[in-house]
Amino acid sequence: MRILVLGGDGYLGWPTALYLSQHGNDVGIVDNFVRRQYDLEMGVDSLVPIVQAQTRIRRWKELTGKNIELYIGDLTDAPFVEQTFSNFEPDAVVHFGEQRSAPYSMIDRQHAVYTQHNNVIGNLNVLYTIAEQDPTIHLVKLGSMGEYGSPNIAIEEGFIEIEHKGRKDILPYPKQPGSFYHLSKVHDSHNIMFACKIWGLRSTDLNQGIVYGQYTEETALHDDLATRLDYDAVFGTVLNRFCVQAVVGRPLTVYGKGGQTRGMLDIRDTLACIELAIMNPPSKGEYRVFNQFTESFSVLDLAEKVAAVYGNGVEIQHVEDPRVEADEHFYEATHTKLLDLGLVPHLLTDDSIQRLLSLAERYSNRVDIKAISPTVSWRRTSSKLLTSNNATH
Ligand code: NAD
Ligand code: USQ
Repeated sequence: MRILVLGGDGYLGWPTALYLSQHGNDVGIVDNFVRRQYDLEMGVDSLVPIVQAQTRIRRWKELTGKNIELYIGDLTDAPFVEQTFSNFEPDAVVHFGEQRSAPYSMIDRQHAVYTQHNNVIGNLNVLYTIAEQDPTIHLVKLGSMGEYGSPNIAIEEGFIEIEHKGRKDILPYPKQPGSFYHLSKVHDSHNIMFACKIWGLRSTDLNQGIVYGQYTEETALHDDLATRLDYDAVFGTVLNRFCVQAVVGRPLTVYGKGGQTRGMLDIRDTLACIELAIMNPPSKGEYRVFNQFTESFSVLDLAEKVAAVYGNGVEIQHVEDPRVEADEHFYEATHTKLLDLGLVPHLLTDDSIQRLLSLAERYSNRVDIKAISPTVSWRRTSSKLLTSNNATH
C-alpha cells in the first residue's frame, strides 16, 4: 500500500514509517520539524541524539534498499497538504502530526491557541483534501485516551449505549479531557466523525494511551535510525521520565498521591496497532474508535516498578500536582478491538524497564537536571518557563 505518515519525523511517526516500509509498503513522511523547534524554544533536547530526517532516510535506504519520500511543510498550509496528497496518492494516511504535549498547551494563552490551531486546522485540511481528492483514502488518526478523562463509570471504545426517558441510543462516549491539548483531540474526533457522516470518508480514531520505550526492531539497526526520547517536564511522559530520573539519582516525581491511572503501551505495540488498523480498514462512511493501550497503571505503580528494578535506593517523591486532575479515581477502560484484530501485546516487564534504564545510562551525560522539575501549572494562566519565555508562535 501507499502510506503517508504525517508527523513522520516525530517520536512515534519515524519508527512507524520504518516499520511500514520494512513490511513492504511505499511510505512517504510529512513534517515541518516543529518538534525540533520546541526543543530550541524550551532549551531541552531528546535524551537520545537524533540525526536530521534526510540523514535518517538516506541511512534507511543504504541499509535496506527501501526508499522513503520526504515532504517538508506545515499541515496548516492547505495548498501544501493538497499538493502533497496529489503527488503521493496515498491509500492510507497515518496522522501523527500534531503538538502533543499537555503541559506545552497549558503554558499560556499563546501556547493554548497555537496547539488548538495547529492540531484542529491541520486535521481539517487533511479531511478536506481527502474528501476532494479521494474519499476512499483511509485516515488513521492518532487521538488520546485522555479524551475521555477519568469518569466514575467504565470507559467504552468510543461509543456507549444510553437509555434515557424510556428511549435508547448509541452515542459518542462523553469526553472530559484534562488539558487544552487533550481538548484539541476531542475537537479533531468530532470533526472526523462529522466528515465521515457527510462525505462518506472512512477513518479509524486511535485513542492511544501513554507510550513508553524507544526500542523497535528497525530503529535498532543503526544509531542514525534512532527515534527521540524525551524526559523533560514538558514533553517527557511519565514512565520514560521515571527511568531517566532513577539513573541520574533524582527522586521520581510522582504528582500528588500518584493514583492517576492511565492506559499505557510499548512503542512496538503502537506500530503493530497502526498496521492492524490499516490492514483492516473501516467501510465507506464508517468512523470507528479503537482504544489503543494494552495495560493500565497508576503513576505510583510505575514509580514503584522503576524503583524496584533499578534498586540503588531510588527515592519516590510526591510533589505538588501541577495539573488539575484527580490523583485518585476509578479506572476501567475497554480495549478489545485491536486484540480482536490480532494484536499480541508487549506487556510491561522488568526487562522492558531495564531496557529503558540501560538507554538512560548510555546517554546519562546528556541529561539536563534543570529540565526535570515541572514548571507549567494548570492553575496559572501564564507559567514561568525554564528558559526565557519568548515563545515563537
Ligand atoms: P512528536 O511531537 O514526537 O511528533 C509529532 C510530529 O509532528 C513532529 O515531528 C512534529 O514536527 C510534527 N508536526 C506537528 N505539527 C505539525 C504540522 N502542523 N505540520 C507538519 N508536521 C507537524 O509526538 P509523538 O509522541 O510522536 O506523538 C505522535 C501523535 O501520537 C500525536 O498526535 C500524539 O498526540 C499522539 N499520541 C502520542 C502519545 C505518546 O505517548 N507519545 C500517546 C498518545 C497519543
Ligand atoms: N505524571 C507524574 N509525574 C511526572 C509526569 C507525569 O505524576 O513526572 C502524571 C501526570 O500528572 C499524569 C500522568 O502522569 O497524571 C500522565 O502524564 P504524562 O505526561 O505521562 O502523559 P499525558 O500528559 O497524559 O500525555 C501523554 C502524551 C500525549 C498523549 C497522552 C495519552 O504526551 O500526547 O495523548 O499521553 S493519555 O494519557 O492517554 O491521554
